Amino acid sequence: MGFNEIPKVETAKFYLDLAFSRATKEASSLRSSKMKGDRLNIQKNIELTKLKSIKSSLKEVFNRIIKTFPSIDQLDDFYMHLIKCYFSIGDFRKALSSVNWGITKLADFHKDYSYKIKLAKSLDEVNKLKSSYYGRISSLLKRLKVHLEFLELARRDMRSFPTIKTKLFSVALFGFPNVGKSTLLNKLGGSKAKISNYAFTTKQLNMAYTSIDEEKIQLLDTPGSLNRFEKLNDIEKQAYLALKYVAHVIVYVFDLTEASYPLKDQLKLFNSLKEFDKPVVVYLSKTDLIDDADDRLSKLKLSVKVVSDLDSLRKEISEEIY
Ligand SMILES: Nc1nc2c(ncn2[C@@H]2O[C@H](COP(=O)(O)OP(=O)(O)OP(=O)(O)O)[C@@H](O)[C@H]2O)c(=O)[nH]1
Ligand SMILES: [Mg+2]
Repeated sequence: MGFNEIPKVETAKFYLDLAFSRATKEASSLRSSKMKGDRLNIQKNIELTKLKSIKSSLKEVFNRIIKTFPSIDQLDDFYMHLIKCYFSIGDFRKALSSVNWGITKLADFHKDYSYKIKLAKSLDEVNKLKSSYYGRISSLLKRLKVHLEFLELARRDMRSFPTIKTKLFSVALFGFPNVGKSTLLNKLGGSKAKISNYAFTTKQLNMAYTSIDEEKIQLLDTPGSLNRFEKLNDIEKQAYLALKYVAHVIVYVFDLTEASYPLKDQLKLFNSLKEFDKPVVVYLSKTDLIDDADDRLSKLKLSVKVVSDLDSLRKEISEEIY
């Protein structure tokens, strides 16, 4: 299941009300059917039905919650580090294990109270046991309240996560805003990422797919920034983590026209790529707008492969595939 498909986690009160109202409905359909036996036995049957219904409703809900959230230990580094930008993994584990603990408690209460109700000797005793059971269930849900709230917030954060295929050979297109990363992504991957002539057009990590030498390639459109990690916005953080944990090759997009950012800044961002220790290819965008691209380029004294057309770029990427 993808991060954006995790179903909503409702409040503890919502689940409690739902379980109790279902139980009442089940019991009333039992009442309207002809039940044999004396009043005490009839009442016992009704309460046992309610007990079972409450346990089943809540167990189903709790199991679904546990099943639909990703298992932390099976996450790739990218998602593990991404999650850490939003919430504490310790709190997340604790919330899920509390819900799991809730399932065992439900089973314990059910066993305990249904046994006692079966042995009850009077209507009054049945009623007291019923009230006590309801009290236990209510306080169980009260204890789970904060954990359910936490999981709902975590779910909302996770909904914004990009769905990256962390096992595919991946090429990150990196560079300052407005240099032409999304344009290049669309050209290479045949995708339709939004393009416009102002910075910060891309508000989410765009992905596209292509094949080079029969190898399926994932292309990632990753905006860059010279800020420290803590100061990056959400998408820049995602981009940074994708460069670090997903990309096999980085294509740095240089806009020699300096339409939005001076070459000095673009060069500084380019140099910051050293920390990732990955193969880098420079792609020159917008060379159609200038006629002195070679002069401008020579001033940069770049020590990596530089290309300005798609075929050469594909060739450079293919050389890095395994
Ligand atoms: N003439 C020309 N224009 C280009 C080229 N590449 C991109 N552009 C234009 O430059 C502008 C920015 O392009 P985008 O692809 O949106 O740039 P980006 O790097 O994705 O920008 P952000 O998403 O804001 O980071 C758009 O107006 C594009 O049409 C190119 O090779 N030649
Ligand atoms: Mg873009």
